[in-house]
Amino acid sequence: NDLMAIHPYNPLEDPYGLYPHSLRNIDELCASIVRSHRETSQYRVEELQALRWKLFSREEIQAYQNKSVDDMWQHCAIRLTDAVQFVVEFAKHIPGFRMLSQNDQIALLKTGSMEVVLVRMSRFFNTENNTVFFDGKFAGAEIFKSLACGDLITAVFDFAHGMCALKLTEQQIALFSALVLINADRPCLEDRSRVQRAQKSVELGLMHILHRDNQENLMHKLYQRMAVLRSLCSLHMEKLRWFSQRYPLTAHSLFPPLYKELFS
Ligand code: CLR
Repeated sequence: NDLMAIHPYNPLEDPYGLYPHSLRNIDELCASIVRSHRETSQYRVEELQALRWKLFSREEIQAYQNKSVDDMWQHCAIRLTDAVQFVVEFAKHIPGFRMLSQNDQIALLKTGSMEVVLVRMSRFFNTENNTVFFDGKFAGAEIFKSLACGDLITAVFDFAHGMCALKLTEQQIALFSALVLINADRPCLEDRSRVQRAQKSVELGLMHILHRDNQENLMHKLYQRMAVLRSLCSLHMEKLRWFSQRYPLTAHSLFPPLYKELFS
């Protein structure tokens, strides 16, 4: 191409718009996703690191374990909904997400928000003692005993452990979260091709960051994690259906409206 020979192409400027996604756009997209992640992640990694010594006492664990099934479910549903609310905030600040129709935004959040919460859980997880930051202190899986869904809890803790093993940076977590959310394969999308375009640019952003960090090999591991996430969320829905059948009143009147809206 003659043009390229005369003017060595500087993709950062992309004056001719030769690339469908110029590097400058990708950089800007990454920056705004990272910013949005930072502003909605509740705690910074260093803050969580400093809180690691805060563990629940035996008595406190007992108190959680002695709660009734519906009390503990309601309690966890409230905590989860808080976390989901931050994910909604995260999504709203992603350029490609904001441009979608309201219907498609809701469809993506319905299937993706819980998955992003689980991705974010790895930041709140201590692999040294397998505990998660919950209700102000670090708690092991046993604290969730009265939920009566040990298999889900075990799977969620295993997932957090596996995510931590990847040792992602905050930027990588931010881009991966965005990719989990903006997924054109989700059901009930009106304008699938628009979601597809948004997904492609987030994908490019993630690849760009992994390339810069010399960790391209992470990409296929992250796709594997996405498959695990999908199975975890269908297990969560299954447990929720089981619970709602057994405790219809709690599920109907005591669960947060957003939790009901997104998951039922
Ligand atoms: C995830 C990251 C968020 C902060 C946060 C809040 C609530 C936590 C959640 C994290 C991880 C998963 C969690 C949840 C409360 C209950 C839930 C520990 C740390 C467990 C897995 C129980 C799920 C129970 C459902 C079946 C109701 O920024």
